[in-house]
Amino acid sequence: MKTFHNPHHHRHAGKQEMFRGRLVDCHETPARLDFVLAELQRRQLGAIVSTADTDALDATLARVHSPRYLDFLRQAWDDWVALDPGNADRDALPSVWPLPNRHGFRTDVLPGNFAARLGAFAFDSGCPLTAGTWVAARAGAACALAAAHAVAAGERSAFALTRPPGHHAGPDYFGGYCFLNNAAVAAQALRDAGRQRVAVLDIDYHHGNGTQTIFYERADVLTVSLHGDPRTEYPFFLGHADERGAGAGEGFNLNLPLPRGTGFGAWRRALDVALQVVDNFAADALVVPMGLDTFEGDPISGFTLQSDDYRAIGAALASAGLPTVFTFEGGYAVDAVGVNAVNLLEGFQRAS
Ligand code: SP5
Ligand code: ZN
Repeated sequence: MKTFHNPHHHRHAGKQEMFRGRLVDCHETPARLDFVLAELQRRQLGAIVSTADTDALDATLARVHSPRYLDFLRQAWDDWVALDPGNADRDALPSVWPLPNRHGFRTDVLPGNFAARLGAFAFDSGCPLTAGTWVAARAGAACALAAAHAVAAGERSAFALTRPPGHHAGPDYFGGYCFLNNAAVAAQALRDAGRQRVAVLDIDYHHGNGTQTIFYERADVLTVSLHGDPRTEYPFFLGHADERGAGAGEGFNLNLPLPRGTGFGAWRRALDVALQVVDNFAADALVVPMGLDTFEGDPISGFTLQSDDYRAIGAALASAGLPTVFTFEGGYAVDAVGVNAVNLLEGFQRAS
């Protein structure tokens, strides 16, 4: 399997995230990706290509994110520093929100004040925006695009090894450590390359709210997510079982929330349900937002999967028999994330 790796990922390195009234060190660190890369090199799964070619990217990005959100992100760091030169040493975290769709707060008129604009495009204060965020996120989306193009050109599978992750980023918002939705970019690129029906099967611990929302009213992209039940788990406000899609997309979204504490047996049965739904959809390509935060040792999550389980997951995903793009999402047990990621990819490759 070919890996497209983001050479600029380390330029996004947030310092701290807000958690229960205090700032704690960021869980989403550059070391995560470096561990996966080292393990991929050690086990020689296939060619590893550094990719930051953004030439063809804008057209695809514009199909998954709104123009004003992309303008905001491109300018965000300069605007942050313009607000106060002292901000150059601080990450940008939002502290005021418009409560969209509620109580009459408006987002059609964007405030000139950057701190307010930051809140208009964010849904949490755990996702610091830094000097290098735009460059890193853009190069990462380019990896997802390249992985999709490789698969569209006939590769059985490809891996977008990038961070910041993407599946929480929606049409016009960031949050959950995510800015550009890499999995949505891959799915859209597969559609643009002529695949008629693309399935997204999100196996991160957290609900893929961004991807769900981007494709919620579309029948050409099926979104399925296996995740911790939002009644107790982040992102809390989306990811319930009764969210089935809307309009033309009705019936083309499936959520399989599982209680905190779920082990591999129950998780694997939910994966079978997901795979059956993907099969019924008759997808001609698959995108897997691959979070490894389902691991027992994950510091912010609540499932109990073991390192060997990831091989079985890879094999099960291969059984769908579809050209497959993997995007690297969560997974915060840094010493294990490389082994777990490569176990999954190797399990897929051996079963293919
Ligand atoms: C891509 C992804 O996996 N995003 C997850 C975002 C989760 N954000 C909320 C994390 C809550 C962190 N808890 C801190 C515990 C401090 N000991
Ligand atoms: Zn996650």
